Amino acid sequence: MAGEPQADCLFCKIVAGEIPATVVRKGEHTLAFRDIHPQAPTHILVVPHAHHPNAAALAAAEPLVAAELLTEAAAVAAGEGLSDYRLIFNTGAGAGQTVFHAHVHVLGGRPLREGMV
Ligand code: D5M
Repeated sequence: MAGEPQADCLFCKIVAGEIPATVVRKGEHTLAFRDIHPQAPTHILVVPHAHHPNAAALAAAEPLVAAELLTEAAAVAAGEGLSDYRLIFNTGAGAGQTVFHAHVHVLGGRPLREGMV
């Protein structure tokens, strides 16, 4: 069923506390933790507790939680002291998505002007 935890999903396991992560913020329906392969001085992922394969699926099923992903991403950036930052939603393997549980990357702490990532 949409939103139910998936046994083979890495981020479902992090949300459940079965796999450790460096958690920086807990929202009502979301969790924010540091990316294990940071691409910038600040690289944090915000994920919904519920399993949806990508952000668009999350928005279709639970629009209020999709909105919380954005407000939590802004709170994460503020908590890191960032006024300028980039949010990325990779959608599909061809776009670089490797974990098929909706998430937004919060990137900042270095100039991000030169490219898209
Ligand atoms: O982003 C998936 C991201 O998930 C990628 O930047 C690495 C990160 N990742 C993978 N495993 C972990 C663990 N265990 N903790 C924290 N971060 C992790 P995508 O948009 O799917 O490419």
